[in-house]
Amino acid sequence: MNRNDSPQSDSRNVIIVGPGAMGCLHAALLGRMPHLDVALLDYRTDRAELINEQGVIIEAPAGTYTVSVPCTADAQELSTADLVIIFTKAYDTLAAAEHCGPVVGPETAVLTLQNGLGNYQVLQQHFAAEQVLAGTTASGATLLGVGQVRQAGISKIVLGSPIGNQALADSTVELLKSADLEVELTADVDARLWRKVLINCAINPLTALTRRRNGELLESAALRDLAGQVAEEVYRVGQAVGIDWGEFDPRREVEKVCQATATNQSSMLQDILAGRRTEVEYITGAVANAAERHGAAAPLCQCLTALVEGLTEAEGEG
Ligand code: KPL
Repeated sequence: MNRNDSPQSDSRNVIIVGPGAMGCLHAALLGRMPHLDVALLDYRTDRAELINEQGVIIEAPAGTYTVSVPCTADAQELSTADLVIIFTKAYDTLAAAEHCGPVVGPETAVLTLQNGLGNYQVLQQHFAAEQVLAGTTASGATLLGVGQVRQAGISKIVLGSPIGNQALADSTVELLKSADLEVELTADVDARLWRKVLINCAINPLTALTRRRNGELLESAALRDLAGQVAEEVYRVGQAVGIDWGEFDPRREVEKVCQATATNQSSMLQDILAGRRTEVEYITGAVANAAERHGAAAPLCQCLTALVEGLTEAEGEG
């Protein structure tokens, strides 16, 4: 279990917190590299034991493969990490930070690739701000069972340091690239997180409410237009917040992601179908809050947040 049991002098320790769809997918992608020592950290002992025994099973378009990844619910069993990647749901970020404390040393990079706004700020309050990195990935993954994931498509990871710790961001990009992942460094993390949240605001609630796959949003003229209107609203709120959107056409970008992930069930639809709490509070909810703080209007985000929360309550979660 302890990665010191099979030391490789130049191996790097990567700990992934949260064995959901994205956590398991990245544990497998990184864990198949011999020069990386990868472990998963869960908070549930029973689930950790199962993953530890069976490994992470990935149903990829080219075939199914299993990667043996140590998984534990006790961070004390693991040694200090070079890189911790937080992949829990946004509402669990603080709990994840507390849980992985024992593996975070002064040199550890703590990277959030979660959905939603506000995650890196929670991590910055818990760890030194210099060691916190944030980024996005639009890879598609569906959790089929404990430690079992259907991989839809692997997309680029974009990451950076919110406070400009270039050296740490550079070395983390290199580490991830060494696992054959496509990784881009950004100097403007907030702009990237807003681009991602714009996509999630436009796709996730609408797919969850209508129980459609991402690509099906484009098949209905009304839903396609509504997704576009939501995207434009988030764009305007971002402008009020001071986000530099650069060359970014909100409607076109949403349609591009719907096409690229057409057969995917969005994470919010997966949550609704599994009876889990959704991240809506950190997606449209966070944009509506930002709008309020900056004197902008976000009636669609407000409405979608209320509808998804109502749906979650009706389905018996809260
Ligand atoms: O990030 C996603 C999600 O489902 O949360 C998208 C990009 C919409 C892919 O499904």
